[in-house]
Amino acid sequence: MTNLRKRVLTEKQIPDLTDLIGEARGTAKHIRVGRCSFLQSHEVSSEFEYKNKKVLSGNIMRHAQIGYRSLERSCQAYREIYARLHDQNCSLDRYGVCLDWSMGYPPNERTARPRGTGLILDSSEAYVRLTSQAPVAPHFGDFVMGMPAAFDNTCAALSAGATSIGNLGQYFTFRLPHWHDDIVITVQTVKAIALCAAQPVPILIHSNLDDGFGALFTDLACTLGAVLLEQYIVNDLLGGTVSHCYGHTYSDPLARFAFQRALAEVSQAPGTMVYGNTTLYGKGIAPNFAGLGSYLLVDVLAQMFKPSGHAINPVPVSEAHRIPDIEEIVDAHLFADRLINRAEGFKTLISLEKVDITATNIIEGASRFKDRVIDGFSTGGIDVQNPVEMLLAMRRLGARFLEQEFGPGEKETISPSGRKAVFLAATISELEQQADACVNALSEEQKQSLSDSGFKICVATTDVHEYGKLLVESVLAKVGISSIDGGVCTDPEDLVKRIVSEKANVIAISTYNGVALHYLDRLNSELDKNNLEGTPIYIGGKLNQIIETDAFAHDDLPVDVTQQLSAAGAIPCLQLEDMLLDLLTKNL
Ligand code: B12
Repeated sequence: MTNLRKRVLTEKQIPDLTDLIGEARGTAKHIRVGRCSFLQSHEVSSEFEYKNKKVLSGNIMRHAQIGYRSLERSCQAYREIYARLHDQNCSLDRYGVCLDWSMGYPPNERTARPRGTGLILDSSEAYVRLTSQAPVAPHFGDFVMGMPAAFDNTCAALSAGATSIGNLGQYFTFRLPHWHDDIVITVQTVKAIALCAAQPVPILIHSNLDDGFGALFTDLACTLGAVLLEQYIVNDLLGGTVSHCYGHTYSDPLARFAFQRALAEVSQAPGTMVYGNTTLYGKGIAPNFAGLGSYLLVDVLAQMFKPSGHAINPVPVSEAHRIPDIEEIVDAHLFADRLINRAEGFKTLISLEKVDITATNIIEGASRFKDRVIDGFSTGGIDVQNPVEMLLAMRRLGARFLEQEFGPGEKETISPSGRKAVFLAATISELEQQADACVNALSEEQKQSLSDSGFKICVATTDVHEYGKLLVESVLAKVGISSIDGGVCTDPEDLVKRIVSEKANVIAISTYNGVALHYLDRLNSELDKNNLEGTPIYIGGKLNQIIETDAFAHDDLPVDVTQQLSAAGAIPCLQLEDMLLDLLTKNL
């Protein structure tokens, strides 16, 4: 592909790498890893050192994800979860701190920007206060790297004693509302990585593959290929230490086990954590215990057979309902502690032969993918020695193009990616099965009526959660209704421009980040401006929001806003069938 550069790097000037690294190294003279309760009580200089010690001692590390809107409540959680587990001889090694997405904006812009459901730290002192609460490693794994505020937030996190900072995965897929400048994001991220590389101790640059292209590739070999590409960019080109996480979408035990062994084989540093298989969780709490037990057992056994430094992450069974509270997090960890104890006896039952054949295939495919991307970029005129150009080109081309163009599998038109997968990722195939089940539930008459309906539906998401949209698009295609791709993380004004240009007559929104009502209000005013009031709006996903009564109110948990959405003229859908049945009652 000769003119790749013309296609993705249209800027006359790309920021100079030497200047960026120079600035970062200058800052590293006064921004150093600060002391915190974890580093002091474990007498280590970094989590890297701590993890290697734990691996040698055969301990399985544990990770808990926390982050409520209020600092008070988050400090209480940081303190109390550790204390309550400690009282029951249950260890806890690290906290993933869920910062709010508004923390991704430059500090002086945050109050005026839309907010999600996470923690807001409005000073460096607030970071220090949080990490002083208990001897548990602070992992700032969201809304730091890959954001306009990457450099600022990294400075604050390092100063508060954090030696694991992320999330490079978010650089490739996350879009903050109303922020379109990816040059600034790339510059701040490269500087942040260089600042970490200039520290006297190794800083784990965390990358959650499920937050990145990993959640969208249909082939796990491409996901591991993304690991190799990120190692090349962070370690080889910027002298940093990248560390990978995976897990949200790995429901198939063989895939989950084999991926750990493949990742352990190619990794150059201990992993951060294996995230819980959250897509397994449904509305029923009791069945979710089976989900928790089944994925954790794989993760524990995988660490027993081939320690990779990853902490396991028991996700509370209420995850699909809301943001779990302290009690539920403690229970999940007590569950995990007992399971670790029980797992030993399973080792003799496990044969690794099939797992290792799968892992070897994934590694071979991953190397092919990495080599093809770098060769293709180089032939296409992209400077593959320049991390700024590598990152920008990958982000702008996107997962679908990279897999279609450089995927390791043979070309195969029937496959969703146009290539035969070395190992098919479960999520995409599960969505296809879900779509088939939904369509097969319709009568022939209903299918005919939908296909003759003349609906032209523009489908979009408010945030990075794309599966709902993929499912809607797949079902519409199967019933013969034409759909317009309204994009992911699409701002209302951009969505309405697309609706106007493509003459769509129905809108379908998938939303998950607790912004449903806020988004609908802005969409309605854009539609009014374009005389499109009355266009049917179907909205599904997680229909909730934190209701902020005044500027600094800290109402912690989002509430259901289905009624308010109906009152504002939308058609809330708890499931996809709701939209199909409602469309059947409509005549254009
Ligand atoms: C997978 C997932 C992710 C993946 C998404 C991968 C991808 N590329 O899509 C990743 C890892 C990237 C992710 C990231 C985050 N996530 Co998330 N994620 C989930 C998870 C586990 C599943 C959601 C999903 O896609 N399900 C698959 C869909 C197909 O199933 P479904 O929801 O049941 O859909 C049905 C209906 O809703 C309906 N439907 C869905 N959309 C639509 C649209 C229309 C028009 C219609 C008619 C119907 C319809 O159709 C389906 C079948 O009937 C949920 C928890 C859960 N189990 O729900 C958390 C969850 C949604 N995430 C959450 C959060 C907070 C985040 C993060 C902010 C975390 C962070 N701090 O980084 C980030 C997002 C950051 C950003 N910038 O946007 C929270 C939301 C909190 C809330 N609103 O209450 C949840 C609930 C987890 C939790 N309990 O905290 N996430």
